[in-house]
Amino acid sequence: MTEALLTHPRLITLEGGEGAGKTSAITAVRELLQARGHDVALTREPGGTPLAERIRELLLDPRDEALAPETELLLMFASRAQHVRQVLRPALQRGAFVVSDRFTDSSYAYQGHGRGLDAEWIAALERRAVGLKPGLTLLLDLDVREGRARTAGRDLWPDRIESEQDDFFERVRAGFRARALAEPGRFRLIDASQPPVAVGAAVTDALSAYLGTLTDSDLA
Ligand code: Z5A
Repeated sequence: MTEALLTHPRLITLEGGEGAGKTSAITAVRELLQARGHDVALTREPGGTPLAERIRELLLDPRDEALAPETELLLMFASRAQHVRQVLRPALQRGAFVVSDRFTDSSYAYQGHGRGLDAEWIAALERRAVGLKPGLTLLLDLDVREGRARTAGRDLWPDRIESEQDDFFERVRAGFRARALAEPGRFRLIDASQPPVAVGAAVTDALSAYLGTLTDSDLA
């Protein structure tokens, strides 16, 4: 079991609140990487493998009893441990870029800042069960009400996390912003309130600048 936390330059993550526009941002990231000739693996959390997708259902299905915050955190990391071993590490080892719709920063923001769980505990799980940090994290930052308005009426019923109140999502947003402030070398903050074309351009600019910093050994 590893205790080390390795930052991998070819691991790129997208983070943000509900309705922030991660889906189109991921398309922009994939298109730019492929246009530069890179192999790209797209994935998401919670989920990304058949077993991890089943854990996702447990996490989001609102029909069972309420999940204890601790259960929620541990299931997020159970899904992530599986995902890292089955998908992320093999793809990185073959030289691909891995682009993940959410990763460990979501656990700090939602289970840490949102649910009030101890960041030290999350950090210990990150070191022991994950061992990987992204080289680049694009944080799509958006007013909570605007994000919720974008997704209103999309689903038949809100999932377990979507059912939370605005104050929960305000804490999550503050948590993401605090993490971006603490790690300016890894995070790029994108203003997600702009029209989709402008968000796409901001994502592409940030990614291009990041790729320009990578060395041949980062890409090997
Ligand atoms: N979670 C957690 O708690 N802890 C963890 O460790 C992890 C996750 C990994 C499921 O994730 C939940 O798991 C999530 C966090 C929690 N819960 N929440 N909230 P998810 O990624 O599946 O759920 P999501 O992030 O909420 O998905 P989303 O609401 O679909 O967000 P999005 O992917 O960023 O949005 P989108 O699908 O790209 O866009 C939503 C709508 O907005 C769509 O109609 C677009 O056309 C529209 N849109 C997008 N961009 C724009 C702009 N720029 N202007 C106007 N309209 C736009």
